[in-house]
Amino acid sequence: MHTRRSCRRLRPDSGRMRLFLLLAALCHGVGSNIQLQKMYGRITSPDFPNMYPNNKERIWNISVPKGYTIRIYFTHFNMELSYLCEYDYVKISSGGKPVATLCGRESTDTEEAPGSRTYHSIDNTLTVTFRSDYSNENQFTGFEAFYAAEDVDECELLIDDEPLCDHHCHNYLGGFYCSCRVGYALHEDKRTCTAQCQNNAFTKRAGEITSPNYPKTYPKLSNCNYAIRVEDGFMIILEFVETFNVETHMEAVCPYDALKIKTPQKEFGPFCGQSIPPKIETRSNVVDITFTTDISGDHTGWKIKYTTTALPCPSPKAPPHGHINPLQAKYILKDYYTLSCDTGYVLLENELVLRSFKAECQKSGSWNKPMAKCIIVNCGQPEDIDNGTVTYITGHEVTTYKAEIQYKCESSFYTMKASNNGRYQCAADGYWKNSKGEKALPVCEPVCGIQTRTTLERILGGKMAKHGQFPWQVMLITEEAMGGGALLYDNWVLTAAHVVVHQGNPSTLTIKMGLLNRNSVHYQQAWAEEIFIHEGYRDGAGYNNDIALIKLKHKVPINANITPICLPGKEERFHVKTDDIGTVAGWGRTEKKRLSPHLLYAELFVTDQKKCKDAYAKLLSEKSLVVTENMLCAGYEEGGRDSCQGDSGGALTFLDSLTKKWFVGGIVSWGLDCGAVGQYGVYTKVINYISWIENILKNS
Ligand SMILES: [Ca+2]
Ligand SMILES: [Ca+2]
Ligand SMILES: [Ca+2]
Repeated sequence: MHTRRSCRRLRPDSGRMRLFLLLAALCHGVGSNIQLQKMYGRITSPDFPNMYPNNKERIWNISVPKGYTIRIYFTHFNMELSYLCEYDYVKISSGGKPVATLCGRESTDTEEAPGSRTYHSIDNTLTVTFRSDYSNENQFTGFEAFYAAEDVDECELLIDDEPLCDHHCHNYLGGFYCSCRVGYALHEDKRTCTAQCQNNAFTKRAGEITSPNYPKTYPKLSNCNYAIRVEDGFMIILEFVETFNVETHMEAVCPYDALKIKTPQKEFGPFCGQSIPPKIETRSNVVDITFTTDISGDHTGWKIKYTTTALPCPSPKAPPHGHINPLQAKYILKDYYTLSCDTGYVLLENELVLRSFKAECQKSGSWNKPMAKCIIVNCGQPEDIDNGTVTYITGHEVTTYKAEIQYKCESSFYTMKASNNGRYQCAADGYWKNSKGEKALPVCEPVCGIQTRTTLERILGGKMAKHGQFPWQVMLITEEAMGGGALLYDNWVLTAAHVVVHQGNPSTLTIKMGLLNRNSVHYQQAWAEEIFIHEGYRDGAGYNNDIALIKLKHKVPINANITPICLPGKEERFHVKTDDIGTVAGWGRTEKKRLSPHLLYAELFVTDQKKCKDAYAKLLSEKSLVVTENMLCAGYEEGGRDSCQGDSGGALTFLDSLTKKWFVGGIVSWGLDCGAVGQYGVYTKVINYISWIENILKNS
């Protein structure tokens, strides 16, 4: 039986490791290390085939090139048997791990002997350790073993349940290599097949793009890109169809494999997972798709159908009071719309009022100009009128569309011309217009033919006029003489042609109004702008057409002392008849043969035309003076009252019984002896000249 000795009693425990190492060196002091690098060989226990010595340790470190493993088997084995091979043993280990511990001759329940078994290394190294203790119970001859390098068939191996090669595996002695199917390239890891999916270009207006190999598993370690390029003015729409399956992670955003879509303006994605991403309207004609994959996972990828459409512009929104035409669901390149405003509103763009507004959809999908506004029409401050005022009806200084204003004439001496009631409204075109839709401003014209004092009485000879009786009376002082005239409106004087025919320069004509005494300093002065002499008047050849108009430079103020005379109307009652009574006033010569310092007047009967003509025909047989149809006569058969020199140009006025207004029926023209029996004063018949007067008034 075994006698157990000190070395054995000093087996290590965890607390005495250093001591054990020291003792182990003492107990097994005889040992050696043998390095073996051949592809095959034979190793034996010391002294084989004789008994192996006690206290011996020998270690063989066998190594072969990578790509090989080492196979070893025993042709002889006879070692001392001990419990768990504690005394003598042969240990095989590889890659730092024990492969077998052998002792005895045949295997028991607790100890192993190699028998005919073959042992394999884990990697390309194998360590065999022989050890004997200090004694042997019997004679043991040890062992003889043979080893040989053996190729590793890497193509049979699985790493993490995956074959080493992505596509094809090729084994050879000492190594292996991988290859890929057509269209793939071997990754630099020499195992993975990556797709050849760079620089894919699509230029058609519609198409399909899929991940490589779709709908089968997409390749690993790939970096695919797809460029879609269509013409300007179009945008690309991407729609994912069929299935979508890209490796994803619960907590991170597409950390492994990712699909990204990019336009020059915007990025979409990354996309991964298994739900189909929504349709993408890229609003661009340039789209780049990239798909990157990592080294692991089996996923089927994606399929995109792309289409293109003209890039639409944003739907225009009409501003308040504005209308867009035509209204379309969609506006694309070259489509346009116009903006119009409600009646009473105008287009405003950049603070400028426009007649029209048109915007066009550009190929970039944006409008070429921003939307205009509709602002309410503003007619602006109403213009002032002469002798009138204007007031706001709608509100103080409200001048916008439909606002109303009211013009009124000042004082009772003026009245609004024509049938204008003075009410104006701001119209849609920006003008103030009256109820007839006319832009013309109302005109306040003087009321004509009103005597502010009516104390006429029948008189013999001249009677002194009072203020307000002949407010239309005008005094004219020409370069040669003095005459009379009558105010028409507030800027015209009606007179006889012969009074002003020699007045070459209108500006030297003295015009006075509102005075009774010829020498009074209280009067209204007026200046002539232009003198119109009837073109039918012949100086020195009778008095036919003895009528003239003087246009004043300025309007004269109308008041109780200065009021115009009315012109005769076209109605029958304005045709003066024999025995009608007319009134004439003037500063002319009196019975005393000198000019009157005071304005005198007289009432006269209109003379029968034939009687007057005959009377003058007898008197003037040798002269060229003829009473024409453009003249009327007035006076008294018995003489005494008449107009005379200096009265020329003054008005012979009649009262219109209907309107109670005075109108001018005649203009003092000529006669022979003032106030003589059987002679009459001759007057220009104004009613024959209404068209002539109106024509000049209208055109000047
Ligand atoms: Ca032994
Ligand atoms: Ca191999
Ligand atoms: Ca993956």
